[in-house]
Amino acid sequence: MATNLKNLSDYNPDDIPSGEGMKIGIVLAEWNTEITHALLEGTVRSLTKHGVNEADILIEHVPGTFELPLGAQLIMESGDLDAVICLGCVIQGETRHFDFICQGVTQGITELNLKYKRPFIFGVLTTDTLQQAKDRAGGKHGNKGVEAAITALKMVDISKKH
Ligand code: DLZ
Repeated sequence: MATNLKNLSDYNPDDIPSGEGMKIGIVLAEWNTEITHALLEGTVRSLTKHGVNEADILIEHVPGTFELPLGAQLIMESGDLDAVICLGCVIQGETRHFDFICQGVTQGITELNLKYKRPFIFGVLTTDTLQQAKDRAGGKHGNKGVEAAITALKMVDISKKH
């Protein structure tokens, strides 16, 4: 897997724009909660570390990863958010569900970026096993929630320049 080569929590703090004044939404899937709550912790910790006020972080829960795009659209429309971070975890099972959910959420989040011209961040783990997900939710490969937060800060900064 590509993330074997990169720790998801590694970045240069000097390159990160300040999040002061930014309003960020987070949508969190309830499936595999042990993982998604660890992603949430990494996301919120990184946003606040870089200046986002906790009161400016809006969190919404949805049943599963498939529901992330609609949840993200709803919170974008209910508040004037600079970005929405989508957090989920899909673990390969023995059914085709994995492929359908991954395809649906990827397409859905892509469309939201283009429709709203604001960043909707793909903080979704798609792994073969629970252990691989744990490794990427605060384990040996870092935390995808951190990566998602840093991506949001960078993309909001870019979108404000154009
Ligand atoms: C149905 C399903 C399955 C099999 N696996 C996962 C998963 O690994 N991770 C996840 O976030 N959600 C899963 N779901 C639920 C779907 O995302 C969705 O909530 C249901 O299909 C209802 O639309």
